[in-house]
Order: sequence, then C-alpha cells, then structure tokens
Amino acid sequence: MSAKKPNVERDVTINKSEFKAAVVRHLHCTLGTDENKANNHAWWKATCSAMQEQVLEGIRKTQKTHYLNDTRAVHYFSAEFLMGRLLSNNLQNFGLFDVANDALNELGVSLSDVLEEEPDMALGNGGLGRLAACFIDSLATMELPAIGYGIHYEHGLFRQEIQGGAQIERPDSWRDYGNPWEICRPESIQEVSLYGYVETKYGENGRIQKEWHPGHIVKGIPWDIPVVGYGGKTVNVLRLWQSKSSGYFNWDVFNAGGYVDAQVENVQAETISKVLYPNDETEAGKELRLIQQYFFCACSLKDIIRRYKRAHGDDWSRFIDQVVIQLNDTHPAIAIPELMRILVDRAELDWDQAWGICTKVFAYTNHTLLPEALERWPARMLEKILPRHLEIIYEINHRFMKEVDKKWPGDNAVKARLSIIEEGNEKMVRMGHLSVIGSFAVNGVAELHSRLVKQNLFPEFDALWPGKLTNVTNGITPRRWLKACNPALSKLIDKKVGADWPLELKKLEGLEKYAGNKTFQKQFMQVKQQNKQLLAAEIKESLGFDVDTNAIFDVQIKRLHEYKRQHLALLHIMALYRRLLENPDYDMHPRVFIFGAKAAPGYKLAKDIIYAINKVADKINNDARVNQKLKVAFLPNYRVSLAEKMIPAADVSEQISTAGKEASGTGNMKLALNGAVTIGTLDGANIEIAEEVGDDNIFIFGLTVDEVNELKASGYKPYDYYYKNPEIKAVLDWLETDYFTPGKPGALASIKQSLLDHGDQYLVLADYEAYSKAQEEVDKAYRDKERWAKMAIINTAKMGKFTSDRSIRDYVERIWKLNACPVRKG
Ligand code: 8GP
Repeated sequence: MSAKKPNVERDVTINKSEFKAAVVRHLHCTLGTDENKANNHAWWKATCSAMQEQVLEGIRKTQKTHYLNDTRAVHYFSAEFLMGRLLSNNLQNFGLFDVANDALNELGVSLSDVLEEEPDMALGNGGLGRLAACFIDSLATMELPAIGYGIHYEHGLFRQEIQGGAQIERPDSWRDYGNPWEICRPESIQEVSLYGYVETKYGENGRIQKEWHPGHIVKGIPWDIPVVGYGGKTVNVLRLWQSKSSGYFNWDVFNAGGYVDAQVENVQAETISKVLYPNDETEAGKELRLIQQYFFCACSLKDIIRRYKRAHGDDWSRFIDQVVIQLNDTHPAIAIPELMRILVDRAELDWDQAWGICTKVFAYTNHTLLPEALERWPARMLEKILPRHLEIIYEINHRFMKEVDKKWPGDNAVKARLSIIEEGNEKMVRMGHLSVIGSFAVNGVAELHSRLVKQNLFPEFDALWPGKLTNVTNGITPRRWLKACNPALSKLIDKKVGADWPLELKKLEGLEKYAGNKTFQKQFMQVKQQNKQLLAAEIKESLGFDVDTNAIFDVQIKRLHEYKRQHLALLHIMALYRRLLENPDYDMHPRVFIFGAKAAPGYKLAKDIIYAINKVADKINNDARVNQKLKVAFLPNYRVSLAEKMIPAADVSEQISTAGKEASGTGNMKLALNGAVTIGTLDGANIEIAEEVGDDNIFIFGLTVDEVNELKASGYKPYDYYYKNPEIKAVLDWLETDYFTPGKPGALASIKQSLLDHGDQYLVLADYEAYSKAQEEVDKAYRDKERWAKMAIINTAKMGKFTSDRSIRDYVERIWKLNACPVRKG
C-alpha cells in the first residue's frame, strides 16, 4: 500500500516542428484564422489545442489503464477548485515548455505574451479551493487513480476593481470566449431531483419503503478538465457539473400562451451552477447554496455508481474496496444522506448494511474553526428541498444518540452537544457533526489546527472514537509554485541539487550547504532581484508608480479577514509613516508593503480595511517626505496568476493571524519556498515552518494560543493598550481625522471602532507591540546582506515537508489506502 515516487522520464515526444505544425493547424482548422490575422488570444487557443492533442491521448490511456486494472480510486468532492491558468502548467508537466517556446518564437510569437491571454479558472475563494487544485496535481503526478468532482460555475470568484480606494465587484467570465481545455461529456449526463414529498409504503414483506416524489428534476452536464501529472503519464480529470433544465422547454405552458413562464423553469435550473458564492469563512445560509451542494454531490455519486456498476453489476460488496470519497470541508456533506438514500431506498439494502458502507467510504477534512464558517442548515429548509434526506438525517441521529447514551448514560448535556440537530428557536442541522458521524476519518490541516479540532471543536467525538480524528498537514505543488512560477530560481536549483526536486522536494535540503557560500548567495539574491524587477513593472503598469527594487518587498497576500489581521500590518505602516514624519532621519531600510486581497462582498469591515489600505497608500506614495523609504502597493484582483508573479519577488512573508485562527495557511509555504522569510505568529502551519527552518530563520512574534485564551478569559481590554502605547493611540486617532481622506473625516473610523468599542476580537492591539518589534528585527536582518541571503536560502532548502505530494502520501497511506497505477506507453 503505497504511493510510489513517480518516474521523471517523460512519456510525450513531440518536437519543435511538430508542435509548430500543430499550432498552425489549429489556427487554421479549429479557429478559422491564419498566422497573419491571429491575435494573441487566437495564438493562445491554438497553442492550447495543440497541447490538448497530447492531453486527450493521456486521458484515454489513463482511463483505459484504470479500467483494465479495476483500481480503487479517490473521489475528491469539493465545491471549490481554484485552478488558475492551465497552459503553462500543462506545458511544464509534459516537459514541453521549451519546445513550445521555441516553436512559437519561430512563428514570431512570444509564449509569455500568449500565456497572459489565459483567463484564470477561479472556481474557488481561497485556501480550501487552491488546496484542492494542488491536491489533484499531486494525485496525477503520483499516478494515483483519482477524480475531482465539483461545480462548473459559469462565473467564478468576482473580479475586483479598486475605485477611489474601494473594492468594486465585477462578474468573472472565464469562459465567455470558450475554454479550450474543457471537454463536454453528454454521454454521462445525470438527473437530480429536488423538492416534492415523501410517500411511505409497505412492501410485500412488511418492510417500510419510502418513495420520494420530487417536484423538480434538473440535469447535470459533466465537463472534464484535464489534470496533467508531472511527467505527462497520468492525466486524471476534474469533472465539473453544469446544471440545465431537464425538460428543455415547457410546451404545455408555452402552448397556453405563457411564453415567459415556460422559460422560468429553465432559468431556475440553470441558476444552480451560475455563480460561485464569494464567501470565505463566513456563512452563506442560502437555499441556492444548499441546492448547489446537493446538485454536485448527487451527480457525482450517480457517476461513481454508474462506473462501479459497469464493473460489478448490482453486487455492492466491493463498493468499499473501490471507492473512497474525500469531503473537502462540509460543503459536500449532504453526500452522506444521499448515499444512504440510494442504498436504502433504491438498492433496498437494510439500514445497517447501508450505514456500514457509508461509514467506510467517506472521509472529511475540516478547514476552519471559525464558528461563523461552520455550516448549519435550517431543518425546515432541508425539509422543503430534500425531504427524504432530512428523514434520513433524523434516523442517523436517532441511532447515533443511542450510541452516545451507551457511552454517557443519561447525560443529556452531552447529547445536546453531539446531536446533529441543534435545538433552538429554529431547528438547525449541523453539517460538521453529520460529517464526523458519517466518515471513517476526520482530519485537520496542520498539527495545531488538528489538536484544536480534537480539543475544542469535537472533543466528545474524539473520546467516542479514538483515532478517528487525525492530522494531515497541508502542502502545495512545487511544480506550479516554484518550477513554473520562478524559472530563474528553478534553474539555479537544478544546477545545485539536480532536476528532480519537483518530484522529491526534500532534495532542496541539498541547498543548505551552500547557504553560507558567498557566490551562491549572490546568485540566489540576483534571481530575487530580477523577480522584484518583474513585479515592480507589474506594479507600475497596474498602479502607475515606481517602487525601488532595493527596498524590502514585504508581501501579504490572502483573503481579507479580520483574523488574518491585514489591519495590524496597516497600523504598523501608519506608525512607520508617523515615525518618518516626526523624524526624517528615522533609520529604516526602504520598504514596499505589497498587498493582494479580496473581501467577501457582504463583509463590511473587510471592505473598509481595503479602503483604508488604499487611502493610506495614496497618501504615503505621494508624500515626497517619506516615499523614498516607504511605499504601499495594493494590487487589485488578487488571483492565482497574480500570486505567481508576487511570490517569487517577496523578501518578507506576512503570516500574522491571531494564534488559533488560521487553520494552516498555504501561502506561507509558497512564499518560504521561493525564499521569502516569514514574519508570523505561532499559528497554523507557521509552527511547522518554524520547526523546519529553525528559529534563526523566521521572525515569530505575538501571543500563543494559550496566551490568547488566558487573555480573553481574564477580560481583554483593548483600551488599556490604547492608553498605554502612545503610538497605538496616535495611529488609531489618525484614522478618525480626514488626513487620509481629505474632506471626509471619519471615513476610516470603523477600524478604530472595531478595535476599541467592539472589543478587538482578534487581539490586534494586544499583539501590536510585539509585531512592531519583530519588524525592527526584520529591518536589521535585511541590512546584513549575507545574513539575509542565508536565511532566504535556508527557507527554500527546508520546505521539502510542504510539498502536496507529502500531504497526498499521508492521505494515501493513512486514510485512503490507495495504490498507484502507472500508465504506460501504447
Ligand atoms: C482555509 C484555511 O483558512 C487555511 O488556513 C487553510 O490553509 C486552507 O483552508 C486549506 O486547508 N479555509 C477555508 O478556505 C475555508 O474554511 N473556507 C470555507 C468557507 C469556505
């Protein structure tokens, strides 16, 4: 039982002239244009189509191999896949990047310009969605039979514009002009039922039978996105479901004169996959969201069962050997009662047998402890949309309560805590509880987070089923997040440790012995300098001002959330500004603070923080007294492809969440891998990063989880810090003036209010002083060029643990029990 290391040798052989011919052929025959007329967009599509020939061949071989070997496979259920762009990644993974570059060059076209034409596939919000994308990359690379299942959103995460400093959301249209990668599979369309009522019947043998009479039926159309493993052997797919009305047109209504009404059902059905909910760690308790979740789970389960039945007919006994389903957070938790419904109502298995299957098929990953992100659905809403599923959930709960009673006889308090149903004004269904009860394994995403899941979120579950709750620390794919996004550093690394580090990231440790070597330090920092120049050009183009590439590039990129504390960084920037105004000789190395962040459209304070960053940036960047030393750049529309430009250029990585709140973080890993040094709290995977790089190569500050709890328990008073620390007082008061928002005093006051009058829930003020001191240490360290270079190199060298291949190996060996299934030529 193992996930073998994949072979580096490439399976695809296509040379430059063949590639060139394929691109031209697609210009002519697929796009109906020619070399003289084609713009970059057409060249992009033609290049994708040329690649797609290789990709489709890879899919065919992979699926045939999996079918012939009747393999066990993992099915990764996720409402989000934040894929980014695919062309550069697919070229890299097939080993065809240089071939394509040369081929296009000869055609007079620049590959890098062509790559810029690709819209990001942004079918996710943030961490959880990008993790899913890294995981399916690793699964294909490790030649593991796997399929990702999700939703084919017509509009992904909104495009962010900044107008007058404020975030404006615009629709994302990633496939308006067609997407060359996706393959429609009408032969695998599924139907999904919704609404209606349940009829109770008595079968011949006296068995009670339930029949769901749905009120609506919608169609799920599968679109496959290829997932090319590094080395180009295994090409798995990500299958995304698009919703369509099942009756193409309601002729009865139409004939009766109701032309518009006849369309209504179509529109409603198509709304299901229309748009991604732009929420990140906030609740989206909307009927449509529940329908989205059920829609993709029901389609995917039917798809899995269809494939299983093709090999095993109606014999369910091997289902648990063939199928494992990973639930990426609770969004797909409704799959648990859905599988029960299929097994009990349709396949007519008895309850215990069905439950035995379910609880060996599902595993669940928790990605957050924030109470507002833990999904709960009103029972009445479930009853309306999925009446049979609510009955099944009640039955699961009823049986589970008996088990609880055995362990804690008569303890009603524990029952109330563990029940799937939360009683209150309104009965709610707790999807986290359902997920834990219906799964055989539950994991958190970093050591600390998993410990807190056990101790705080699900302590009784841990007592009831010891060993079920476990940890799998997150990881990132080094193919995208170093090899493809940082070619200069990759080449330098190849020379020192060989070229197979993208498959065995621990090989980067070979760099450690050069960390003190002056020549290597120079080369390493020269690459960083080049990358900073590229980012400076991006900043100039996007924001219109210059930044000094000798300054420290201090980068904070992530969703905007109070717990991530972008406003802590903002207060510190304002304090530096103030210090420089008060003392023009204030001694600091020039620094550019660079942000990228989207706020959920309904999250007022998060949007206020974006506004404040931009307003403070405007003032500082235009203040000649300080802007030789200090600049602030908020790059709009943070997304995967922008991250690929920012990460290689970062000197400092800001990971400053309140301890206990960031489940893991993955940006922290990407930045460190590219030689950025972290300033961070003891939170999430920062702790494991610190263990790897050692205390001398990271700037840790602030309260620990225990200290946070103690401070809160003893009654945290943010005003104490306000009165005690004149700098805190000055910058908070500054927010209330019209200094940054001329003519609009108070426009930034909500931040001050949240920190003082609303209790500073995330302890920004309590950590301020420690943060500010740690930043002084960063400044000091950076000025010592050799020391800094050494730190940066060690960060890259020690990131081996954080490859998503290691995470996947953990899942495979400890949870999924899968075997690799190598795909051979022919
Ligand atoms: C994120 C966590 O915040 C982040 O620390 C972690 O690295 C990442 O998941 C991957 O594990 N959580 C979410 O994105 C999340 O909970 N999103 C749900 C609300 C949609």
